[in-house]
Amino acid sequence: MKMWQTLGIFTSVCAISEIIFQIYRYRLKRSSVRKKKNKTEVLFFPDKKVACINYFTSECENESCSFSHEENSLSKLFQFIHNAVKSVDVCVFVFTCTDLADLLIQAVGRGVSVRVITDCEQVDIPGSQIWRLRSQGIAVRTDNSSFYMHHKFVIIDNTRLLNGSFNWTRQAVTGNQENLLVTSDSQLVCLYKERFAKLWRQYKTKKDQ
Ligand SMILES: *[C@@H]1O[C@H](CO)[C@@H](O)[C@H](O)[C@H]1NC(C)=O
Ligand SMILES: *[C@@H]1O[C@H](CO)[C@@H](O)[C@H](O)[C@H]1NC(C)=O
Ligand SMILES: *[C@@H]1O[C@H](CO)[C@@H](O)[C@H](O)[C@H]1NC(C)=O
Ligand SMILES: *[C@@H]1O[C@H](CO)[C@@H](O)[C@H](O)[C@H]1NC(C)=O
Ligand SMILES: CC(=O)N[C@H]1CO[C@H](CO)[C@@H](O)[C@@H]1O
Ligand SMILES: [Zn+2]
Repeated sequence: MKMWQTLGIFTSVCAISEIIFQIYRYRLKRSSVRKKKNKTEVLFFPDKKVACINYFTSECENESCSFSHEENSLSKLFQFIHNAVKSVDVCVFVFTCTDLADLLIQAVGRGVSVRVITDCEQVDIPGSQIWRLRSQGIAVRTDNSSFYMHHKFVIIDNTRLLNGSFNWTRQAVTGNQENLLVTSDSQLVCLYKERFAKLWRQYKTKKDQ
């Protein structure tokens, strides 16, 4: 009889501590998920429809607008650039998307410092936005080699990094499978900032002085 009682107590103690342990683990997991969620997200492409730049940066008054008014990956990218207050450093292989060029030009108008690095062989391709950016006073530097300047990342306000496979083209928005990681992880942001600064120095020409 006594042995059964001892065993009973022992089992209950085990059960209770197991329950406490599971609750503790669950709460720990939840709080770390919450923290991480804020820090990092991934935008996946293709989007079904191209987002309406007017709708996501001011307002769209076109009743027959054929662009998407529903939030998607491109609309989030629009907002990241639209919300920049200090700087936007773009390092991208191909740049033909007019909406993204518009956003950079608007950013310069708000007093944001905008710098663009791109591949020298992509500057003159059809639809390239590079000359338009330059004509609006945006500093653009290119590599000077037969190797590709193949990076595709943006640093916003020195605190947020967007990096992935995403070229700044319409085709990458609604056609290709692409990813764009968005993070405020300060260590990653710092590494990419250093790389941007290095390339910016390296690609300086006499004209840039
Ligand atoms: C409104 O949107 C339609 C469809 O996208 C377009 O054809 C038309 O030019 C737009 N109108 C204005 C005033 O922007
Ligand atoms: C690019 O590099 C070549 C040789 O490496 C040089 O002759 C040329 O002037 C450079 N062009 C620019 C724009 O720096
Ligand atoms: C940046 O994007 C490229 C292309 O998708 C990928 O190979 C690389 O791992 C990414 N870097 C980070 C730190 O996510
Ligand atoms: C996008 O970038 C890839 C390299 O990552 C390149 O091969 C491809 O031609 C680019 N897409 C367009 C539409 O230019
Ligand atoms: C580091 C970071 O991105 N923090 C953000 C977490 O989410 C809140 C609310 O959405 C933002 O205000 C912070 O900037
Ligand atoms: Zn619209």
